[in-house]
Amino acid sequence: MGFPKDFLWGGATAANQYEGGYLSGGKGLSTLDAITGGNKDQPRMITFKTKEGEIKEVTRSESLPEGAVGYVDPEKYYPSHVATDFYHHYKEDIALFAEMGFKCFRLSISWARICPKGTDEINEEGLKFYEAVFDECLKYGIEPVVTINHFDIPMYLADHYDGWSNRKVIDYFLFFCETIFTRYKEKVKYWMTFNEINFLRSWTQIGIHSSEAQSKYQAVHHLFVASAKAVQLGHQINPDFQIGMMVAYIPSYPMTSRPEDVLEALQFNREQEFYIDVQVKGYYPAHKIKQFEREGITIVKEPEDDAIIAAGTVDYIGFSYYMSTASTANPENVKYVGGNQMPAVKNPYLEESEWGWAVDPLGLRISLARLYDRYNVPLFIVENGFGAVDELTIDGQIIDDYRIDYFARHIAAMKDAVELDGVDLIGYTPWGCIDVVSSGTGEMKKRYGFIYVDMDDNGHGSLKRMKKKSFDWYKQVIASNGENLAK
Ligand code: P53
Repeated sequence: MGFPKDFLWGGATAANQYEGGYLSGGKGLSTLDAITGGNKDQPRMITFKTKEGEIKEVTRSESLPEGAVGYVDPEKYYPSHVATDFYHHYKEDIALFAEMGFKCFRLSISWARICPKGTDEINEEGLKFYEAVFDECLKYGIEPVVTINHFDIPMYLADHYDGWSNRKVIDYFLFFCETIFTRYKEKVKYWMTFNEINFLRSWTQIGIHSSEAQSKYQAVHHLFVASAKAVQLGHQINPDFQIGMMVAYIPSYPMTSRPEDVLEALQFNREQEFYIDVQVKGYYPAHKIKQFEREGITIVKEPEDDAIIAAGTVDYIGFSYYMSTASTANPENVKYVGGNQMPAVKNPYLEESEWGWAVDPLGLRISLARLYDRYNVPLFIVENGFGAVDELTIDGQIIDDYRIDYFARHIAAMKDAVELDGVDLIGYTPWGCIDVVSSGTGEMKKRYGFIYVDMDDNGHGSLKRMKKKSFDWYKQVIASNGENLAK
């Protein structure tokens, strides 16, 4: 009973929020290197130069003018440039993960560190960096879990190709995949293609200038083809590779039993499950095709695309789970959360974090059961966690009982899904196992880690690492394979 013996306990991070070293070791610029910090009230901005040479900025959900190129303003602070500096601390950090007993560690590879322009030029020093990181993990018996692409794209591809709107980018991405699959085939077994593929939009993440639905879905189609090709290529290079997809899963409940609210919830859930349908079942669901027809969205496809998508289905579903939401047919009740990226309604039965994310452990069991019932493939929770402000006590401790409480309730819910619903759950990697920059808001203040990093919202701090109370707690959880959740 309980979790399987070889369950992958670990933690998760992403290059753009953790690594830093933005120009070190031959790395090229990523789109994320031109996104400013922000906070709950102030959105992160994209800084760019227009065709005419003017320097401007827009929020991440707005369009950029045609011909605009990313611009790093020397007067501004960009959190990705140093982040929490994994680049220079990886040995120390991995030693701390090993001390907690991690069985795996999820990280992403920065595309621009391997291919500085995103094209077919390789930066050997970048390949060496990740090689050293993987060797360091393997030294402690920690299995690396690699997100091939987490929310960024080499800026050159955004500037010169309009990012993923251009089919040529599929080939460049495949070149990048082939390079890392071949180089790391003996060191890495678990991969996933695109982080939170259902959240990818605009210049920030996929390098497209327009924020229109037409442009987004065309780019998403290219992402599907690229992911499917990557899955096939990876399996050719090493048949033991486990290659997953990755979706942000936020289940929505109908606000009331009014059928109109139930329909709203169905539509909300379906918008996320569309991405899983394509990558797990291998085809576009009927409702999406109808929506495209209704909204006049035309996807330009090559004749072979449907067959590629059908042949490149994934081995497992990786997903993030932070919160649930509620749906209503009364739009006046709707507010926005998740760095203003997501419409949500307050569920009166749930408490929320300071950032308005509803804490719902049972929602995790419901999600696991629903996903396993629908898709019947292994599931991997590759992100979960509680973003909170951590205060240091006078003697320099961080007593994060709120975080321990969040994790204890979510792990108990996972255990129920495994024991009572028979879900095939292969692992659990809490988000930001060491403090990283928030993706939504660009702050340091919103922390998730078991390990504190001394760094503030303006990039000031010693980058010193400190164990929080949750560090020893999670160590005990792993040591007992999820049985001992006591505080
Ligand atoms: P932050 C919104 C809602 C759910 C997940 O998010 C999200 C987002 C985007 O903000 O993204 C994932 O840092 C993402 C990570 C991110 C993490 O959740 O905004 O994969 O990169 O850091 C937490 O609190």
